[in-house]
Amino acid sequence: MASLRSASPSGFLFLGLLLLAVVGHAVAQSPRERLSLNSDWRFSRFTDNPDQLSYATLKAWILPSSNDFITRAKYQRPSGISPGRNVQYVQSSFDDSKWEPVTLPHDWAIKGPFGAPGVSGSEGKLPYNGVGWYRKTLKLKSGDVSPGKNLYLEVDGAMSYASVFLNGVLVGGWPYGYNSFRLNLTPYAKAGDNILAIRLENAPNSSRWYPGAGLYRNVWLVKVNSVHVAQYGTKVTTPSVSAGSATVDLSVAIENTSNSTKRIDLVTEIYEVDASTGKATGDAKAKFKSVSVNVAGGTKQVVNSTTKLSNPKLWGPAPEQTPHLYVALSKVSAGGNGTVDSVETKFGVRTIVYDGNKGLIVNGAPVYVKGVCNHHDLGSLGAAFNWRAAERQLELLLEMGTNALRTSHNMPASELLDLTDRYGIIVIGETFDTWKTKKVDNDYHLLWDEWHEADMRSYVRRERNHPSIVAWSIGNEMPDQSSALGGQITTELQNIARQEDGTRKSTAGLNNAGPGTALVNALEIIGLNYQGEGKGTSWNSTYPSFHNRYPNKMIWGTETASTVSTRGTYIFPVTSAKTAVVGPSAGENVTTKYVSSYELYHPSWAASPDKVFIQQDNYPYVAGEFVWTGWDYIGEPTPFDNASRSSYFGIIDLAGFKKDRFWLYQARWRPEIPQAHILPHWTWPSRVGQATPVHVFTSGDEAELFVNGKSQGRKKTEKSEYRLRWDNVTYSPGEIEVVAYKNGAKWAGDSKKTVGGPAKLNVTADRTSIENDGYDLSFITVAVVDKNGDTVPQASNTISFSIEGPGEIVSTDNGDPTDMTAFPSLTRKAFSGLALAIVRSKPGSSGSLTVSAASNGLTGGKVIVQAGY
Ligand SMILES: *[C@@H]1O[C@H](CO)[C@@H](O)[C@H](O)[C@H]1NC(C)=O
Ligand SMILES: *[C@@H]1O[C@H](CO)[C@@H](O)[C@H](O)[C@H]1NC(C)=O
Ligand SMILES: *[C@@H]1O[C@H](CO)[C@@H](O)[C@H](O)[C@H]1NC(C)=O
Ligand SMILES: *[C@@H]1O[C@H](CO)[C@@H](O)[C@H](O)[C@H]1NC(C)=O
Ligand SMILES: *[C@@H]1O[C@H](CO)[C@@H](O)[C@H](O)[C@H]1NC(C)=O
Ligand SMILES: *[C@@H]1O[C@H](CO)[C@@H](O)[C@H](O)[C@H]1NC(C)=O
Ligand SMILES: *[C@@H]1O[C@H](CO)[C@@H](O)[C@H](O)[C@H]1NC(C)=O
Ligand SMILES: *[C@@H]1O[C@H](CO)[C@@H](O)[C@H](O)[C@H]1NC(C)=O
Ligand SMILES: *[C@@H]1O[C@H](CO)[C@@H](O)[C@H](O)[C@H]1NC(C)=O
Ligand SMILES: CC(=O)N[C@H]1CO[C@H](CO)[C@@H](O)[C@@H]1O
Repeated sequence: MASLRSASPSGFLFLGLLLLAVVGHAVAQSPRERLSLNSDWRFSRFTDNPDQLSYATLKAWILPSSNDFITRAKYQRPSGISPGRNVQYVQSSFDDSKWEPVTLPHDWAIKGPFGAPGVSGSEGKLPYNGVGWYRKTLKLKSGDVSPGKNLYLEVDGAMSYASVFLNGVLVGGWPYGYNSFRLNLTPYAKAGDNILAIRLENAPNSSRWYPGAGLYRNVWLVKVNSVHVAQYGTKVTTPSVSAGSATVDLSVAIENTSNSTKRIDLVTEIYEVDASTGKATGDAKAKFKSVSVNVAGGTKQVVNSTTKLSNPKLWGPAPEQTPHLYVALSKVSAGGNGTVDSVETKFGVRTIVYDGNKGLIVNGAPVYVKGVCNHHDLGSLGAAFNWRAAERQLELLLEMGTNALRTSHNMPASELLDLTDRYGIIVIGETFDTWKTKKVDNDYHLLWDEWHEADMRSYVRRERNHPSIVAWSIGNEMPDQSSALGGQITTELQNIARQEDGTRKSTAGLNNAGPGTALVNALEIIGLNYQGEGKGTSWNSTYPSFHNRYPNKMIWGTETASTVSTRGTYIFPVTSAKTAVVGPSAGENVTTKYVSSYELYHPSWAASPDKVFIQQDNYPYVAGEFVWTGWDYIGEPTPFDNASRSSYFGIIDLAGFKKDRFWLYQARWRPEIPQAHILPHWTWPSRVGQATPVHVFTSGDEAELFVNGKSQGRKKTEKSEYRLRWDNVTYSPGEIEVVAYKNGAKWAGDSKKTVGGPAKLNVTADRTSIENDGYDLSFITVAVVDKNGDTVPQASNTISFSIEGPGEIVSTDNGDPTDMTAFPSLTRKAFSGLALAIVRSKPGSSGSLTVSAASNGLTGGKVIVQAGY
């Protein structure tokens, strides 16, 4: 971990901002510019439709935005004046000074308050619905709008139904909020001030979880010559790889939007990427044969070349393998006019085999998939993408031993895939939660017919060079999964992936399709949600029936477990079973709306981690699993559906604090780490004399438990046991201690003791030095401790946060799924002894940030974070 962390995160952020531009080598003078448009927006949200516009009335102008991604007849932009021109918000004369000033990425709903009318707990109770308008003045130089120049707007994600207006003209848009899109501003731009206005609309009942709202990812302005590399125009593949050499194939789509034929030359060199800076380093390692071609005006031409890379350094998943990256730097020159465009394409050299018996094989070595599913939100920061918050999610997952991520149930921010490339985490890139048949009234099924080809195709084209993606997922638990239609759609979507990529197979998360369905017959990798381990208390696995019918298709558990729990909460009595359906008399506290953290309880379709492990081991041909979920997320608070704000499924809570389950997974996934974890806590004044089960998660194979020094016996983990349990321990204050053994030798230990009352606040920062770019973050944890410095496990003291210096507290949280205090609040109750504050610096300001925490009757604490070093 240390070496991974040593790199500056914002070095990577910086690179992300430049993305297709400069990497020091050769392309410094690239005529391509990609400028962040994140600053200086004005925003307003309306709960009633303020403009009488709707997707239905704008659609004819928006559909042509998908033309590059459809193979059927292209849409023609309707002639005449586009709709919306009379709406005041698109006009330069409109005074937006009363609107909220915002910086992107921006999630308009995350500040709350909770309890938004018409928004269910399932959607997170936050005001994501309604119409939102964003406005920005775009200043352009006369050189930007001259013939021979093109201007593109790139929106990495807008939730949802985006309609983009420039100087009153409806340019286009994109309805699916999780996808990225690019619009050509060239015909509508002028020198001087241009008014860019973006309308978004989120219907109620459009999601099964918290979708976020607004321009929640980065937005860019791209300036290029009329001859340029097309959007997502490069493709690098490595069709044959050996220790001595790799064949690298390159394909570059070049667009000529001018009126005349251009003779272009394409020159591409390959460099290694430095793992800590993310930048090209050293001399060119290989050079593609340069290609010359005529590109007629108004056409797009694909240019191919190939080269050999000697002694390639392979990209492979950590920790067994190393995620080496290369970058291809391509320069396009036209006639005698020098470089007209240059782009960089990061890629990895690796091979993948999907084996029906051995599972996933990367670079010749089997890789057991130790995966999690995550939704896209970043806890109290909401859906607004933040590089450091996403990196922190991955850091904790890596610490647990995760090597795989399923981006459920939609395309993530592209930068997340830069992170998974860099950290060596393999990814299932998912696209849809519904196909043609709905799950909720206003979900993607409304867009299916007109948009699914463009959404699938543009996503695969956009991300096909990321070595971390090992499979595309064409859908999750689609209501169409068992019908004949399901088979047709599978064939269609897989064909799109083959056309745009062709190096990876496709999968889907199937919760009820059986082996006999048309879908499974067509699907390249069988992905099973829950049915593989047997749903609920049933131990009947469907893995054998799929494997027997399709012995050569790889199978993995695309969604497993769905264990629910609330951090630090233990509810008695505790089931003696290995897996138990949660309910009012099983793991739930119906008053507090918490679920017991013995990590045995789950909804009727799901399973405990232990049960999933047993079934995975029973069927060793299964390639591994993706646990639902790595982190808690906003919305879907099963089993307390409309009462709570956030999920109970996470192994890590919404604030980033580990639940007990973390160590259960770590013991299995990183067995080489000597580790023992004991639960519950041992401060139970009301339980004296009562049976209080003690469970131990350990990477050892044997352990002895002591209660106040007295042995409770030594136990071995038998086959099909993933925890050691002493269910008849009688509680008395003092200390419980476990000593774990492996192969008979002492291996690890842990203890819990009875603590005193809250005395002070212990404040720590995950990083005491951050960049002053306005994006980098420090995550500050406050522990309520007793006079000896031990965390008080049930403390719920109210904590007030404050900050001095050039920075701000963006949000606070505690991981309590029932806490309806708005996320920006500087006052927050501790939950199970802990609270979190997220801090960032003012952009461009350097100095010390002093973050203080205070609470009535307790000694306060503080921590100093340096911004701008
Ligand atoms: C869920 O809660 C929201 C407010 O938070 C409310 O508007 C909605 O009616 C509730 N739904 C149900 C089914 O109780
Ligand atoms: C959302 O769906 C629920 C259940 O179908 C319905 O009761 C509710 O009225 C819907 N809300 C809105 C705002 O349409
Ligand atoms: C160029 O590469 C693309 C993408 O790999 C491929 O589809 C196409 O067939 C290639 N064209 C030629 C002429 O080889
Ligand atoms: C192409 O030609 C048309 C009409 O002849 C002209 O209006 C337009 O500016 C030209 N475009 C470029 C990029 O030169
Ligand atoms: C080179 O630049 C000249 C002048 O700007 C232009 O007329 C010509 O079309 C350019 N040639 C190419 C091949 O781009
Ligand atoms: C498990 O499978 C057996 C044999 O097919 C069947 O009899 C039994 O009902 C199944 N149990 C459950 C809970 O589905
Ligand atoms: C549920 O929580 C309440 C409030 O903390 C507590 O009084 C009650 O004993 C709890 N019930 C169970 C079953 O743990
Ligand atoms: C725990 O105690 C119960 C009742 O006292 C007894 O039935 C059970 O066998 C005991 N379990 C163990 C593992 O000692
Ligand atoms: C208290 O803070 C110190 C560092 O400031 C840290 O090492 C320690 O683990 C913290 N204790 C608790 C209980 O959080
Ligand atoms: C202005 C112009 O003619 N642009 C065209 C350039 O070529 C691409 C690819 O064929 C077309 O999509 C553009 O319309």
